[in-house]
Amino acid sequence: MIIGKDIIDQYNKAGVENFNSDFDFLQNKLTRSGANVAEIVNKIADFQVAIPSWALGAGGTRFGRFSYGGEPAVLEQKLDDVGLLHALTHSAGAVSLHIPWDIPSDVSALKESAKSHGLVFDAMNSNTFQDQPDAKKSYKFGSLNSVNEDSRAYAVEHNKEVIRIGKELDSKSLTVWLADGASFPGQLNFQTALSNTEKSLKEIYADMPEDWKLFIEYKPYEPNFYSTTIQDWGTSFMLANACGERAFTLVDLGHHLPNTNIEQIVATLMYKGKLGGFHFNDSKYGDDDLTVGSIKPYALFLIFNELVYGIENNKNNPYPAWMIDASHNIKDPLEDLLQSLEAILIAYAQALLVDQKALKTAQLNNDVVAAQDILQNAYRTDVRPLLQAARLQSGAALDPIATYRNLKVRETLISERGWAKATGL
Ligand code: PSV
Ligand code: MN
Repeated sequence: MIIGKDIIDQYNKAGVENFNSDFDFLQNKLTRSGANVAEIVNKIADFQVAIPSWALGAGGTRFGRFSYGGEPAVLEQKLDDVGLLHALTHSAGAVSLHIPWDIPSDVSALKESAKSHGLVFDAMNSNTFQDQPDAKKSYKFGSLNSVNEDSRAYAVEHNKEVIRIGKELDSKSLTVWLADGASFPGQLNFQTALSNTEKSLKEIYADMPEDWKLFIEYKPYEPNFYSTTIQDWGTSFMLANACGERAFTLVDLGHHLPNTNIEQIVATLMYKGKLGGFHFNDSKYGDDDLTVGSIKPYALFLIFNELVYGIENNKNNPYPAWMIDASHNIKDPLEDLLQSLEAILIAYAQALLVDQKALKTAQLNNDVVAAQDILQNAYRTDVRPLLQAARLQSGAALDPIATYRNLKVRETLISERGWAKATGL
């Protein structure tokens, strides 16, 4: 299924009058306070988030998975689904592949299809956290950290294969997330595990083309429950430094223990020019994979406030790679992703509204009350008309979920594809 711009324009007509009055009201209000509304709308329109190939089917928990009709059965269909999201929002202009779940069979056809949807291939993801049916070595007791030299070499080789596939697709980065760790004390020598991991990552780094970046993701626990070798940003940062200047830390919002101050981690990494990538999701307890902004929207705003500050003031940090890493098991996966995209852009737009000059003055004067007010004024602004303006100027839908439902996208996908299960977790 393809959604043409003419169809979107047609659906937009019904909402344009309400939009105009909401936008005028907000534009006047923001202009009075000194904001450059046109510039903010352009920034929102430019913001692109990668969709991972594994989020297009229904997610699951370790207690099971409930399939969703019309799931993409093959990679080409996954790209079509990202194309639908991009047509509706114009903010999902990239796809992030997970190897070996999504090995392209026909690279040039896939590139052609991506081009027709206006998509690029963002970071490639390797997978050494599962044994594949044809696996020659096992990752049961670790991969890049393994005491078993053959398993370690096998995992390094897999990452090199992912780089090779990524080069063909014009991707420019590799994300490594390791499940490696221990579920019981004594199982693993921490220092040996770390040293093996560093050695392996250096081998992978050395294999990357000059214009590629390596993103090292961290996670405190799961699937191992006693220790994870790359458990926190500090460990990732240390390994990135050991690899070299094109290696960076990747922050996944769900990979923190409850109440961790993620915005401060973001600021610290950006200060050192080492924040490379970002995985968006939301959670109440752990790596819950919930829709972005569904639980802690204020925390998301505070994180974006640091990101916006860092992007504008700290040129020594590269522009981060954005990706949604969420897929739960009860929502329509495409509607879930549309909600996530909306939440990301809302937080971004609110962060763009923060009066940085006034905030600096408040900080210099130790005016704590004013500083809080400045942040909360931005957070409490209903910025949705700005997002609509950005979508309207890019030819996307004023209301993506309503358009998706009106067009009966899921029903059409079910009739086209039936009930096959998507590849992935
Ligand atoms: C691990 O929890 C993770 O966040 C990594 O980014 C994986 O690649 C992804 O989720 C899918 O399992
Ligand atoms: Mn992740």
